Amino acid sequence: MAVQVPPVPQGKNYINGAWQSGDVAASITVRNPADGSVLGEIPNSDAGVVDQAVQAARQAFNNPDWRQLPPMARESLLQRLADLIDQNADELAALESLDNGKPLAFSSTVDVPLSAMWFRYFAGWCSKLSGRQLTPALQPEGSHHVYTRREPVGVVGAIVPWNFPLVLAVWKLAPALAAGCTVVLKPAEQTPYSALRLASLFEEAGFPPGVFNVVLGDGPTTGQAIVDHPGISKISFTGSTAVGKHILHSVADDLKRVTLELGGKSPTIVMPDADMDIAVPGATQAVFVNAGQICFAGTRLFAPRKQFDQVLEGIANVASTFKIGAGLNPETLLGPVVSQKQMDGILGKVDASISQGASLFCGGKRYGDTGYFIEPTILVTEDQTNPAFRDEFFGPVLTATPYDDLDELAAMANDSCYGLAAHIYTQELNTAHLLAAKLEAGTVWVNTQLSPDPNIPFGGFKQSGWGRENSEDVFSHYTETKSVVMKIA
Ligand code: TXE
Repeated sequence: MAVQVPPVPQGKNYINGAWQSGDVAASITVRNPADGSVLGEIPNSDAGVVDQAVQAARQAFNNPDWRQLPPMARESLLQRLADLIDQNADELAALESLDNGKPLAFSSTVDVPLSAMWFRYFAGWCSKLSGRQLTPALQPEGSHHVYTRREPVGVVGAIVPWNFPLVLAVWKLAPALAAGCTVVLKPAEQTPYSALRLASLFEEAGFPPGVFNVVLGDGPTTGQAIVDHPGISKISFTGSTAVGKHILHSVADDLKRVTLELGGKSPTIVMPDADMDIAVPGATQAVFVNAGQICFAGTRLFAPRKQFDQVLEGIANVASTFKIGAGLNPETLLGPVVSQKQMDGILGKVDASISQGASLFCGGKRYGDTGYFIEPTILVTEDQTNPAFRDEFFGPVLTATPYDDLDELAAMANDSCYGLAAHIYTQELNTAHLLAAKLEAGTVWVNTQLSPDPNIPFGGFKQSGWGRENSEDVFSHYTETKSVVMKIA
């Protein structure tokens, strides 16, 4: 039995602490991916609306109520926000499942609790972020007092995708606010509702107006206006590699700070000695959770040729136990992909891979004829030029490749323009460490999968991005370091 549908927030921008419908002529229809029905309309905000939001954020950045707030007071605000997320967890989880389609079993145990935890973790950093006292190398001992200050970078433009609408927004908001920045957030046009509910929680928590703003719209109109606005100091983007590259070109003229968290085609490597009771369910989860719409999903499987069929059959069996259905049905474990466009794109890539020589082990089709569901799919190829091996599908599709020679493994796994993550299943300590060192990936998980942590840096090698999110490392992107050099008379 599906849970009750929560009230859908009105499609209004949240600017300077007020809800605005604006004069925007164009609007975007938001749909429920489980059945294609219309959930609401949101404005496609233009450069004028973005300018209002950026000006509000700039004023808030310079407002002593925010700028001079003692770090422990900023910490309290973030803690209060985390408490409010917990208090409204059921509603937030249902909203997340409604427009994204993800199973409630997932949004209520992962997306929403992790969002609260991320705010709590970064709340603690407010009072820990400090500069350093330094000794100059070229001056007589004791003649100068030198220290660094870590100052907030300014107004952050946060642009996020639809696969983890709340979590990925919070990954940017929490450190940016902890550092003392202010934020203009653009959620993905497909999934605006949890960000709007979050805005009302910011209001309830008592943040000064303008510290957090939400502007709704699509990428080319609203996103681009944020990227181009001279009042934005830093762009923090998660999304496709193509748009990430485009953003880099756009900010070249004014050299805005940029972090990019982009696509992936991450390997899952099953070693001959792996404990199959861990490797098989792990590899299944790594690719099919969230309908495969995870940038660090383990989408390329490498298994020893002798154990190849056993591993594939095991994965297909585990996947077949995932109940497919609407996200709001509490029993669902595999929801729809986010949109008709994504579904058509994924199935098109499956067909192209097969026509270029990949074989289909299971799945490969739309599931049902309502909503945007795709069967868990496994393709097999040894051709490293096949689209199944090279392209990010961003759906429930695993590409499996057998191997004979352990020495060829790292090179095969690294044969990708991406380098976000990798998974290794082995019981051999040496193998794990040696292989982890060889893999070109921002995170290597060994005998576990899909477990990001606020205290562990996350980001990509190669075309998977620029910079790292999470942990203390992230503050290098939200602060500027200022050196103060004083001669002692
Ligand atoms: O991404 P876009 P799409 C990958 C995945 C997926 C593909 C396409 O392979 O199949 O990208 O998804 C905003 N200036 N990922 O088209 O367009 C857009 O409005 C500023 C991987 O949805 O990159 C949205 O808010 N912003 C990924 C966000 O960028 C722009 C998650 C992401 O949308 C813009 C999502 C512009 N010119 C997709 N154009 C991951 N790394 O997790 C678009 N946007």
